[in-house]
Amino acid sequence: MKSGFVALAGRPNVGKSTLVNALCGDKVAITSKVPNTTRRRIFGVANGPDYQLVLVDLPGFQRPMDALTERMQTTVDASFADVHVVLVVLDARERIGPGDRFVARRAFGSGVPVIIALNKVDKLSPAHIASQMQVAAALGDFHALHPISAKTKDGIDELRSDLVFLLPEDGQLFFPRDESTDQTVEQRVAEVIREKALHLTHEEVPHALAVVIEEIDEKLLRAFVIVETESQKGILVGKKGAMIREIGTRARPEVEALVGHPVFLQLVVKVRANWRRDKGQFERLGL
Ligand SMILES: Nc1nc2c(ncn2[C@@H]2O[C@H](COP(=O)(O)OP(=O)(O)O)[C@@H](O)[C@H]2O)c(=O)[nH]1
Ligand SMILES: [Mg+2]
Repeated sequence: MKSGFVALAGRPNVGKSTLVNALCGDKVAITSKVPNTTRRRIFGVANGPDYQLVLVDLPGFQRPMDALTERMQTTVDASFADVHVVLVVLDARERIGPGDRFVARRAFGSGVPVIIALNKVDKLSPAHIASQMQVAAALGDFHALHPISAKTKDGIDELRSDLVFLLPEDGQLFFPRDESTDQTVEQRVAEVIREKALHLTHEEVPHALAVVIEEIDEKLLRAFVIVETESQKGILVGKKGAMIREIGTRARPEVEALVGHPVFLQLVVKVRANWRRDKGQFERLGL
C-alpha cells in the first residue's frame, strides 16, 4: 500500500484545481477563468487498489493584496512542509516566466521530489509543446516532466502513476476509501454555487463573492450569496431576478447529486460591506 500527500504549486489559473479533479476522477475543486478562485486548501483524494494519493490544492502563489490574499499565501507556505511530492503546474499556452520561476524556487527548495506538469497542451502543436518542455526542464532538478491536459485528461494516468511511485510504501489510509475530499457536503455545495456565479458574472464581482449555506433539510436548501456593494448585488440579482435564478438553475444538478436528493434551492443575495478586510468574517465564510 502506497499513500501520501502531493502539494500542487503554480501561478493562479494554470489549471491546478482542474488537475486535482482529473487525478481524483471527481469534482472536488471548483474552477474558473477568474484567478484566485481557490481560497482555502482543499484535499482531493485519488483512491486505487494499492494506493491513496492525497492531492493538496492550494490557492495560487501571489503577493498579498489584502487580508484575504495574505491568509491565502500563509496557507500555501505552511503546506509544503509535510508533503511527499510537490507537483509544479505550468500553463503551456503562456510564456513560462518570473512567476513560474518564483513558484519553482519554492518547490525545489522544499527538499521533497518535484514533478512538473506542463498543462493545457491540448490545441498546441508538437513543436510548441517541445519548446515549452525545454523551458520547463530548465526550472530545476525534477523527478519527471509530464505534458498533460487536465481538461481532456491526456497524460493524466501516466502522471498519476508517477506520483504514486514516489509515495512511501506501507503508508496508512488518511481518508476512508470511498471519499474523494476532506470537504463537507455543505462546503462543496457552497463552492458549486460560487462557481456558477463566477462563470456567469465574469469580471464584475468575483473577488467580492462568498457563499454560505444557511439551512439544509429534506426539501429546502437556502444559501446566502454575499457581495460587498449594492451595485454587485444588482448584478447578481439581475433583471427581475434573472441572474440569481440562472445561477440556481446551473447549480441545482450538481447540488442535488451532492446532497443525494432533489431540493428547492433558495439563493438570497446579501451585502456585507468589506467582508474581505474583516478577519472575523473568514471563519464564518469557511476560509
Ligand atoms: N484548454 C485547457 N484549459 C484548461 C486546462 N486546465 C484548466 N484549464 C482552464 O484554465 C482555467 C483555470 O483553471 P483552474 O483549475 O481554476 O486553475 P487554478 O487557478 O490553477 O486552480 C479554467 O478556465 C480551466 O477550464 C487544460 O488542460 N486545457
Ligand atoms: Mg484553483
